[in-house]
Amino acid sequence: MPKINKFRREELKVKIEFDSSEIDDGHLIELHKLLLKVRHAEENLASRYREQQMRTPTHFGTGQEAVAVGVCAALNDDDVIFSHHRCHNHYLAKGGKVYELAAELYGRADGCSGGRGGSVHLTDREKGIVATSAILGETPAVAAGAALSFQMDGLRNVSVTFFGEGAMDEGAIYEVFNFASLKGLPILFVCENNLYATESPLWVRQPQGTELCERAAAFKIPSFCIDGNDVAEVHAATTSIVEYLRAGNGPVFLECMTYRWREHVGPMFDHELNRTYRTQHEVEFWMDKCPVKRSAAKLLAKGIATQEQLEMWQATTDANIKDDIARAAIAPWPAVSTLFEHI
Ligand SMILES: Cc1ncc(C[n+]2csc(CCOP(=O)(O)OP(=O)(O)O)c2C)c(N)n1
Repeated sequence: MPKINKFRREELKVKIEFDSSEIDDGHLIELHKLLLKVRHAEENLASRYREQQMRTPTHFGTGQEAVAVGVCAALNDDDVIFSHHRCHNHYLAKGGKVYELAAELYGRADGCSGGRGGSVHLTDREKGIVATSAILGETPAVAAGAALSFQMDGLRNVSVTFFGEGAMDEGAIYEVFNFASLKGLPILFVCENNLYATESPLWVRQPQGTELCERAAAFKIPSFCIDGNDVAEVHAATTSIVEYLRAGNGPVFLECMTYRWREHVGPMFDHELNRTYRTQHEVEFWMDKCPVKRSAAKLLAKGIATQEQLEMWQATTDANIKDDIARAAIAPWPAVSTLFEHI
């Protein structure tokens, strides 16, 4: 039976069904390698961030990699994504280069935004990474604009917007839901529900019993809630949704349950700073659901990869990333003469 969790709309023009067990072996390996790229990039950047040479506030996405990878691996280069402050995962999963991300964090000319944007303004037009922004609820509206342009031009491309569940507390997003639904736009709303906005848990922000899917479904948008730490599940869902979007059926909302391992902004873990807004028990509960370990365990259980292969892929990825970051750290600064360009 296809697994559909918490489906909220009764009548659909076309059914959206997905089953992660149908993903072929080669694809599972690709997803795993992409997870490794994202995880090791974040781990290395977080460790070098402590040297205080990257002068940009940085929101690490460790623990949430499966959402970015599962979604982006179902897209083409000419499909576009928009993201928010916790955007490194999405940038890397959509094909952004580790070297250009690192150079951006170091403020260097080779950075993906020329060293001018910092961590929350990543872009790579060739890969379809249009924009990221720290203003909650801002990029969904711009993503809807991109979807509208695809529709008006008769293209089959899709627009994807990532945001945290905190953005669901912003009024702007409900205007976007309404407009996207009204016009039947090819847009996927991906809500990464990591339970906290900064240090506020959901229960102090939303009435008891609130279901985010119900909010999107109120605008007649098909809405799903899935395990955001299972890369295969996210990928299977997105693959089916993208097919539905390309066929012109209108927007979809995908809530992915996941968890942020590190502090809200910065490279530390909460316990290193004696923060108490969430318990160590809770953090460990979610770390046990590590998307990378789960993906590795699946490859082993299915006999698709050996322990030696897994370790080799991990070591190679890590070495390449360390090299990229080391080069980025000493890349040239933007020339002073270019100070007033791109304003
Ligand atoms: C409009 C707006 N209000 C407030 C903020 C300050 N702010 C930055 S991140 C954040 C919490 C975001 O939580 P969520 O959307 O769940 O994403 P997460 O950080 O959990 O990934 C807030 C309130 C902001 N950037 N923009």
